[in-house]
Amino acid sequence: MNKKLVSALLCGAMVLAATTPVMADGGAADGQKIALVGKSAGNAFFEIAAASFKDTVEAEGGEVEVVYPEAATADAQIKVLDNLISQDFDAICIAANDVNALQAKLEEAMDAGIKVSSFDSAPNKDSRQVFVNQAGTQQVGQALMDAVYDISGGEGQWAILSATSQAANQNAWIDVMKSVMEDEKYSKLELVEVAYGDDEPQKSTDQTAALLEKYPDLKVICAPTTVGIAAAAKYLQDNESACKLTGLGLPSEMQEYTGDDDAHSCPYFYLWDMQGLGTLSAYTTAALVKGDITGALDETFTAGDLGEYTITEADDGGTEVVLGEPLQFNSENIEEMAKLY
Ligand code: RAM
Repeated sequence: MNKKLVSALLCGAMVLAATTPVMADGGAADGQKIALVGKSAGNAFFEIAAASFKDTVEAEGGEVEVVYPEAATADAQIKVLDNLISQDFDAICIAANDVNALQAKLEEAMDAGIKVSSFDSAPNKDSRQVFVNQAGTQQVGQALMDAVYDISGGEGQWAILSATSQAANQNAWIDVMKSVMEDEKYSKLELVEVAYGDDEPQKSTDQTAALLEKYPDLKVICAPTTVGIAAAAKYLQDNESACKLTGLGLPSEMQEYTGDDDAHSCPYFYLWDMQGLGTLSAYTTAALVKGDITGALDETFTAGDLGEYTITEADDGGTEVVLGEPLQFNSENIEEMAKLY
C-alpha cells in the first residue's frame, strides 16, 4: 500500500472514530436486529412501551423496528409477520391480537430461526418462547374485581368495557374476574354485559353511551384497556353520570377524571410500570437472541438495571417473566405519575 493511501485510510478511520457514537461494546443486544409488533397503531400505551424497548436495545448495541398492524386484528398482524419473516430479523417481540390465530405464522418464524417473545398480550404457549407479563394475570383480575366491589359498595349492576373480543390479554383478565366473582363475597354483584370498544376512542365512547342507556342503574364500568377507560371517563364525567369507572389506564390520560368526589368519574384505577415493561421486554428478547435463555422454566438472566429475573410458569402452561405488581393510581399519586406515562 502506498503511503498516501495509508494516511488517507488512517485519516478516514480517525474521522469515523470521532463521529461514531459510543456503543456499548459487546452490549446485551450487540448487533441484534429486533422487530417489535404492537396490537394497534395510535395507542399511547404501545408508543410508551416501544420507546423504552427501543432505547434499551439501542443502548445495548442493537436495532429495533417498531411495526403496527393496520387494525387490531390477528389477520392484520399476520400480514405484518409475513413481511418481517422475509427480512433478516433476529427476533420478533409481539403483543398478540388473538390467542390462537397467530400460531402457524409465529411457528413459521421460529422455524426460520427467528426468536419469538411476546409482551403485554400473549399468544398461546406454542406460539412463543416466552411471554413478558406486565403484572401477574391473576393479580390484575383480582385487583380489578376488588375495585368493582369497593366502588359499587359490594352490590348492584356492573359492566365491562373491553378492547376487541379476541384480545388475548383482556380476555385473560376478564376470565380471572369471572372466576373471582364466583366467591360468595361478590354474589350481590351482577355483571350485565361485556361490551367491546375495539381500542378505538369513538367506538369505546359509543359503547359507554349504549351501556348507560340499556342499564340506567349501572353502578360501575370496568374498562381493562387504556383506550376504553379514557373514552369512558370523559363520557361519564361530561354527562355527570352517577355510574363510576375503574380499570386499566395511563395516568397521563386519566388525570382530569381521577378523584374521590362527584366531579370525577374515576375514583382509582390500575396499570403497571410502563417504562419497565419496555425495558424488561427488550432484555428478555435480547437474551433469547444471545442464547443466554431459551425461554425454559427456571432460567435466569439479568435485565440491566432492573436486576435479575427468573422465568416462571404462566397460567396457560407456557412460560413468562413477570415484571411486578399492578400499581394503583388515585387522587394522591395521579399528578406525579401522569408525568411519567
Ligand atoms: C390497551 C391495550 C393493551 C392493554 C392496555 C391496558 O392499551 O389493549 O394491550 O395492555 O390497554
